[in-house]
Amino acid sequence: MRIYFTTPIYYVNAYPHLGHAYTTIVVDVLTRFFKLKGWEVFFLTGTDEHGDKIQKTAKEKNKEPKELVDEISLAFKKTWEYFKISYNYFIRTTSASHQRVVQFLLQKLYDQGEFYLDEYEGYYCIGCERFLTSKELDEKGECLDHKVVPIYVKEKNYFFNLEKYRSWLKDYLFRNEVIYPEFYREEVLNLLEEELPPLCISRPKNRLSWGIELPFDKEYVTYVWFDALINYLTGIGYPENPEWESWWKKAHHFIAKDILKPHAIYWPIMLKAMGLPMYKKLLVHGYWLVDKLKMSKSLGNIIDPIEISEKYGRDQLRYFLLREMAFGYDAEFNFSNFILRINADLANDYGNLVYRTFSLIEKHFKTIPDRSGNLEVLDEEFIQNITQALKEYEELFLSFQFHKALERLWQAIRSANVYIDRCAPWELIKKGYQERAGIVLRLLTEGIKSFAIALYPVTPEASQILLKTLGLNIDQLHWDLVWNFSALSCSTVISKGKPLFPRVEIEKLTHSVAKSSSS
Ligand code: ME8
Repeated sequence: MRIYFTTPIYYVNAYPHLGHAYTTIVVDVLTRFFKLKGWEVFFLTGTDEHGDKIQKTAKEKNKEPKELVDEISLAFKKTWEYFKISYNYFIRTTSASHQRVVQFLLQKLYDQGEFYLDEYEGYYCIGCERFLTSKELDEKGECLDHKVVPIYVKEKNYFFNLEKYRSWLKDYLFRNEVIYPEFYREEVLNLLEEELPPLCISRPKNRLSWGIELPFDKEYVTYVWFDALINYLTGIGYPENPEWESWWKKAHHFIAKDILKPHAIYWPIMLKAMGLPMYKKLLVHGYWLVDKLKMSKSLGNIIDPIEISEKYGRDQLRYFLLREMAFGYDAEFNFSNFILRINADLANDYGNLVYRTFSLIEKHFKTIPDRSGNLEVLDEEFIQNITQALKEYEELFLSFQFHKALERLWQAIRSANVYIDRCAPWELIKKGYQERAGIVLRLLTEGIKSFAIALYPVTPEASQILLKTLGLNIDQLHWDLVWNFSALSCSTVISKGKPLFPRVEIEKLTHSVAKSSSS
């Protein structure tokens, strides 16, 4: 079975921040999860390198656009390397292969008569890289996301008649559960109640030269969104690669709500006009906020994901991001919540469970005890509890409800702590019931093994350490192993090792919010 995941391709006018890291980490977690389940996954990410925004930033920095895009695209690549992001291909829209396909599709639509030349005037937001309607401005006439007054533009351009496809799209979205969460689908269906203004797909070269030239008019370059959206096809080798269609049918685009309109309206209509099938799903998350404002390079309130990972750990950040944000809704990035999750969930609940279990085995058994002897009601309940939690965790994960999945798994981790307290294996050993203590510790170790596998997509580094300690081969990991209680060998020597997730001392809590280096 195949599945294809994409992140947005990020603008290279500024360095990556926590918002970019979130979407990319979510896709990385899912990629690892589906691979664990035996799926073939194609994961595409990359950088969006044309347009007004890039040209303007290059000018401000006294650089050639090419120099700027090479530098910042590399910074994105290095960031994903640091986070060990398991992408298959990193696309750059300035690559020759991508530009060729964009021109081929532009020509095709032009030949079909989809474009017409017209004079246009309107308010353009460079931050959004699109014309805004009056409904998209606040009372001061500023863009809701970027808090700047858009620039007034009047020029002759090529237009794409979106209205022609409105009723098709409305019907398609009404009949198919393409957009998740559901309220974003409703938002798009509401937008489709009103006539769609034509989409301006060109920019005159005398104003913007940094773009892909229109193959049918050398005086213009194409609109950056028209260029950017096509990356989802070029990234899987469309049209030459014979495999592209089998991936495309399973395309899942992950984005934040800022770019809902281009993905839910422009892109489906572009695909329809090009005679290509619709993508499978659009998954839309909310914003990371800092003091209630969207974290963004233009507002300068960004958090550097590498800086905080260096300080608190990559796994810790991945866990926090997935646990804290209800997918679809906004979430506040707040250091005290971050530290609370590290200390309470990771260090106390999960880390302590492992430490206590492994210390007792190391001291009294050396190797993983076996399961010989009868199980008590308490043991059966414990096994049932964990089995049920894992089942629900898997279902919640497959339905993209990561925070609920983790919440459910943590109930099981806490129940394992209750189990160890109730059985008190240290007391059993003291009283000479070595065999009974062995059974309890064996079951706890089986539970830990299941947690480590289930959490491998979220906290891969900690899981690798745990699974290695348990004598399992990380390269042969498969989801079904979570159910396989006999996978642990009694000859594996256990060493408690260092605590998996060190507690964060409160003094470390001083942290300054990094300022964006660009606007
Ligand atoms: O829009 N919270 O690029 P971009 C959560 N090039 N996610 C955030 C975020 C925040 N505060 N800030 C950014 C573009 N993101 C286009 C996309 S795709 C064909 C072209 C993430 O650099 C989130 O994924 O502005 C959002 O959709 C994306 O970065 C926007 O990145």
